[in-house]
Formats: sequence, structure tokens, C-alpha cells
Amino acid sequence: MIIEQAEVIVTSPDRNFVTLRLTTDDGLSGLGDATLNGRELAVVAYLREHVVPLLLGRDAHRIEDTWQFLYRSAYWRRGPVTMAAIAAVDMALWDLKGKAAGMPVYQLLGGASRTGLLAYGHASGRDLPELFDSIRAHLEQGYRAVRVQTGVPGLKSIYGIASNATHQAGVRYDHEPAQRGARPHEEDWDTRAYLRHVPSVFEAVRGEFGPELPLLHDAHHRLTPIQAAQLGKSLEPYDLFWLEDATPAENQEALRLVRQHTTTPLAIGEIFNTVWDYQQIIREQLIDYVRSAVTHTGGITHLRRVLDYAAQYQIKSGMHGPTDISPVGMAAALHLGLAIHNFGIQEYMKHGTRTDAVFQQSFTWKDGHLHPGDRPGLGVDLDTDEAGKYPYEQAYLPYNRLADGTVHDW
Ligand code: GCO
Ligand code: MG
Repeated sequence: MIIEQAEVIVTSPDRNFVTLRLTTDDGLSGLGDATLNGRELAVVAYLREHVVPLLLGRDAHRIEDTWQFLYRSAYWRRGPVTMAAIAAVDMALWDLKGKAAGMPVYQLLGGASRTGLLAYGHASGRDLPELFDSIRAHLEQGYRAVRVQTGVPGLKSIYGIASNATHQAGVRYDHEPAQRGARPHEEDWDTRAYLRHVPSVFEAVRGEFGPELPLLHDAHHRLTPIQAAQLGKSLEPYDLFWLEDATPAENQEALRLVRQHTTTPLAIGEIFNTVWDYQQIIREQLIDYVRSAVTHTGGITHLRRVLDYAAQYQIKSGMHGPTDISPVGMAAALHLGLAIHNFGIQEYMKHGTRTDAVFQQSFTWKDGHLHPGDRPGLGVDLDTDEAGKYPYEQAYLPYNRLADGTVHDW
């Protein structure tokens, strides 16, 4: 199984996606997701200029060796661009090995540890009536867990309540950010207003939907440790499944303070790339869920290592799954999630119809649970003609400013 061709395919059906396709001398092809939202072309260049030439002629069966070779031979280790590029190669090799073996990837990872993966969706609204409609709509679509984000009085636009929302049957659907255009969109932020408002939202949601529904919330890296501690504490009565990205966790130590003050479970890691980003917070049990995506954490090979490490400390998976993870990256997450013992929950936002036409997928969605399906490999096919209809379009994530003009974490 020698790699004969390696193509980097960029397509923008509903948003930008970067896909690596490897083709071997026995005619098999494997796909890997390399999408880094808002910085897509950096990974394209990394792959095309520096990785593709090294792949040609290699034995596609040697997944571990290829991972170590790409990680160590670059000398410049880690970082989102490098790890997304390695992830794409790793996914494509697992896809190929599955196809060669005639088995879905989860079988190669040890087989299924459960029948399906509990998934959560993004309910949101500018105010409570809109939020309640969105939660109801998610429950009708089969979701059994929801993330809750709302507008904050006094703030014009806020994370999770996108300005590019669409409406179906009167219900608002927020799309994941990254707006097409030559400049990032500016949002406003006020931490004190947010901290005053959020507990009242969860009180109202629990009042309306009862105690059982798992509720999640994303603070999107905006708080200082003491503010995060305050938020976690004030949300304790509402029994959150998790509070996500309470602080910008580059400073792993900061979470000690949060942990000392609250029993609200903590999830972190969607912008982490390697096990080293998690070293202290796993060892000291400062988090409850690992948020990494297969796409941004060196692929199945490396994320599995992070999750196996986490398992020794009773920490579970909560893999990142917004729409900027392509259907290929999602499939990799589903195979990994099905196989590991310490699966927690999977984020799942549905892709748009154009994306679904470019990427034909084999996963199933039933009673709030996902299953990757049983096609050999990852179970995703890329329709190149369809992909060719949607050339790359420049897009940026938004950013934040405080009332006095200071740039703040987005
Ligand atoms: C999530 C994330 C996303 C990110 C997005 C950035 O929890 O799903 O926070 O909403 O903002 O993936 O590219
Ligand atoms: Mg998040």
C-alpha cells in the first residue's frame, strides 16, 4: 500500500474546508481533515509545500512511524498548523487501513465500547423566548443534551448568538462563526454584565425544562480565574453537564483556583494541540472533559494518547464538533469516541446541505446518539466535482472589544 498521490483539496460549500486525499498503488484512497478555521491556507501550504513530497512513496500501513516522522523530523513541534497537518495525514492513513482491512476504523481501534455516542447541540437565543424555542427545536430533532448560550442585555453581539443566524419555522439557528469577508467582524463584551445575567438564564431553563436535561455552557475563554470561579459557583444550583473554556487555559495552573471554588464540571481544550497542553490539568484533575478535536490534535493516533492518559484520572472525552470540523474530522471523532472507554459526550452541529453534498457520510443519528456506521475506513467520500463548485473564500473569526475599545479574548 504505497502512497502514489497526495492532494490537498480546498472547498467552501457552506464554509471553508481543507481535506487531504491520499491514493495508494492498489487504488485505495483515504481522507483527512486539516481545517483550521480562519487560518485555512496556512495548513494548505504546510501540507502542499512540506508534507506531500515526503508522503509519496511511503508505505501507507505505517501509521505510527509516519506520525513520529512528521512530528520529529520537522524539528518545530506542536502548534495548530503543524498538528492539523499531521492530523490530516494520520486520519487519511487510518481511513486507508480500514479500507484495506475491510473494517470501519473503530474496529481497528479495539471495537465498540458502546452502542452510540450521546451528542449535544447548540441551543441559543437573543432572549429567553427565543432560547426556549431553540431548545424545543433541538429536542424535536432528537437531541438529548443541549448547550445553552444567550444574549446579554446591553451587548450587541455575543459568542454563540451569531449575526448570521437563519430562521426555520420561526426558530433561530446560529451558525458557527467565521464570516466571509476581508476583515474580522467586531463584537462587544462586558464580563460583569455577563456574570450577572447567565445564572438567571439557567434558572429559567431549569424551570421550563426540568432537572434531567443535560445542559452545557461555553464561556469561550473570556474570564479571569476568579471570575470563572464565581461563574462556576453561581451555576451550581442548575447542575451543568459542563462549563467550557472558562479561562484561556494556556495557563494551566489558573484552573487550580477555579477548581478550589466550584463543583461545576469543567471542560477545556478545543484550542489545544498536544498532550503537553493537558499535562498539568490532567495530572492534577483540574478538568473533567477533554475538548480537543481529532483535527487539531495530531489525528486519531495522538488524541487517543491524550484520552488514554485522561482515563487514568477519570477524565472523559468531549470532542470538539462545531461545523468548522469537516465531516471527515467528525467521522474520525465518532470512530474514536465509539472505541475508547472514557467517552463522555460528542458536540454535534449539523452541517449545511451543500457540505453534505460534497462529503457523503455514513454516520447515523438516532435518539440523541451518533454512530459512525460500518463502512470500511472512516466512511466518508468526497465528491470532487461538487467540491470544485465552491472555491475558497476568505473568512475570519470575529473578535471582541470592551466598551473603552480594549481588545478582549473572543
Ligand atoms: C465550540 C467552539 C466553537 C469555536 C469555533 C472556532 O464550543 O464549538 O467554541 O464555537 O468558536 O470552533 O473555530
Ligand atoms: Mg467552545
